[in-house]
Amino acid sequence: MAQLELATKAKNTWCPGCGNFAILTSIKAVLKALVDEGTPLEKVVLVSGIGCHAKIVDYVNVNSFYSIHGRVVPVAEAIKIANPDLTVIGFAGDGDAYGEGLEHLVFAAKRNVDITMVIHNNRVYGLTTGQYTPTSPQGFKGRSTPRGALEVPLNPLELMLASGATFLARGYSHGLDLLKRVFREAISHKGFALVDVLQVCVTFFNMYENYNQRVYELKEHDPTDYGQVSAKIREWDYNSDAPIAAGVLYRKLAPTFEEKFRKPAMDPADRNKKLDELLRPERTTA
Ligand SMILES: Cc1ncc(C[n+]2csc(CCOP(=O)(O)OP(=O)(O)O)c2C)c(N)n1
Ligand code: SF4
Repeated sequence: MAQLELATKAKNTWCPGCGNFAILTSIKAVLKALVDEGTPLEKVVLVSGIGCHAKIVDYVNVNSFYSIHGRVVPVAEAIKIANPDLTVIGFAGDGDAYGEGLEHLVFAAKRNVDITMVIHNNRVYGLTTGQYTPTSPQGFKGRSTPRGALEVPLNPLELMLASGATFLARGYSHGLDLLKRVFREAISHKGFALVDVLQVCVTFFNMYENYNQRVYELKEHDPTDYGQVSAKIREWDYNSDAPIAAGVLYRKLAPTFEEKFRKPAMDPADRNKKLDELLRPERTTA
């Protein structure tokens, strides 16, 4: 059997130390595990947006679609709905997913389309050199906010929970083991899954020291208890110095959009009868 080669020949242009490397390594390990368990690699599709994160699809030797900024979600949804046999994994930056394409994320969660979204949340626009994003903390000084961001950040997990997402998790780019476990669970989940990865941008917002002191792995947490989940998600609001929970925060089983979409269409004879009743009531009631 041929050796599985997941690396491509593309030159990696991420900055040394960038948190994207941890996501790349983890996703490759998870893809390998899926293949070992019998999922053909041809059944996996990766989708990315525009930004530093997006280059991940250049570095993994799997069918992929490089979409435009903020449009990872609709592309991933369309692929999944057209061909429900595929495993679809979207990669988006926080600017991409929580700024530019936020409405798509909300509706994919509401519909419960069976895709996995991995958000490279470095809390900054990396590729365009450090502008603030919806998850930058208040006071963040970057290229577009030299005197400090005035707004308070979004808590994307709280928003996703309220939108109907059925799987929510947090990962950290310092901690490969946890990242692999969380990706694995998210991909196996039947329904809309989002993993918010605290992916440190060493060049424009280096949070390693800060996160290393605050990120902890969830233990004794019931991801099916909505009240507990909601409280845990609110523990850190992306602005305070509170502890930051990593791991699977929420899990719920619910019918997926594709299942409902694929329900057998009406029998043609019944359909014509129904149309006749609607369009020519005088004939059908006579
Ligand atoms: C519609 C549109 N607006 C703006 C841009 C310019 N642009 C390219 S990448 C980028 C920032 C990407 O930031 P993020 O999504 O957080 O990803 P990162 O680079 O941090 O991985 C921007 C603003 C674009 N390509 N398309
Ligand atoms: S700018 Fe930031 S996110 Fe982009 S490659 Fe460099 S460290 Fe990574």
